[in-house]
Amino acid sequence: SYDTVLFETDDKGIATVTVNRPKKLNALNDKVLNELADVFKAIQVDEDIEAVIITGGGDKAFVAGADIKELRELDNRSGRMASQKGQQIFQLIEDTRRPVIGAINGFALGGGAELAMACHLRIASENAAFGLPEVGLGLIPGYGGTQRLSRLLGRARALEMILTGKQVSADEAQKLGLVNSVTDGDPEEAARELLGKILSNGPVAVRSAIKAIYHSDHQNGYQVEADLFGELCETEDFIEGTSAFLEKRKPEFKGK
Ligand code: CO8
Repeated sequence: SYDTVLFETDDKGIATVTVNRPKKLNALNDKVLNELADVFKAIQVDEDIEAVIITGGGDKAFVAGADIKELRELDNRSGRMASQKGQQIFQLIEDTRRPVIGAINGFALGGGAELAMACHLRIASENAAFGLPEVGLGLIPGYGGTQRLSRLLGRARALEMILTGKQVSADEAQKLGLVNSVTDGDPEEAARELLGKILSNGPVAVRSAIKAIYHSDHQNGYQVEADLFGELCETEDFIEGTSAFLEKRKPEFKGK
């Protein structure tokens, strides 16, 4: 059993992983990341699990990002390492050779949007909102978001989202290709329905299709992302951006 993640499997072999820190909008602190890693390592070796749904606890957020309070402590070296650690865990999720569906039930911001993008498919509730607001904190996405968003949306749209830090609604996210569908009901239920179709197909073929589709992704961009994330952790803008969030005020950036 875990403190910040719920992990259940039903009789059809569908595992549900719920990031569960609803009072902090399921923000990803180190403990959540460690528990997610443990859960996905267990999933990789459990042949009875046919598919995975990832969602957020409570009714407001999928995941509102990395825990800004913890980010505040990072310097260049620890920032780069924290970025690489998250990248590896999200890669582990993407490398699950069984379908992984994100049931996006509210805010999916920063690291939360990056977690959603590490899922193979995404179904959003109508109140879901997506954004990569890191630049507003003097940062860039650090859990693979610069790479996965560009692949999903194309460079121009990814640049617009990351450089503005703007939030998009579930409907806009669907138009952009960031989510597969939007449901007016419970996205976890919609994910189960979709899995009903997927899992009626040849299991080996389903796994092979996932493997083939991700085969061409290259790793170099992730290294650049982690290096830059680390460097940003020692800028005055980063201190100002994160302080402003924690003090509930607008940041005043100096550009250094
Ligand atoms: N980190 C820490 N605490 C958070 C976070 C977060 N990302 N998001 C929300 N919370 C906390 C709030 O501080 C608040 O706590 P408290 O009640 O103790 O004051 C509680 O959750 C509820 O949040 P709000 O009161 O702010 O709720 P609102 O409904 O007013 O606002 C928002 C909801 C708009 C989602 C708002 O909470 C918000 O803007 N959150 C931050 C979103 C954000 O900037 N996310 C990106 C973070 S940076 C990131 O994800 C980097 C990823 C890469 C890292 C790589 C290496 C480490």
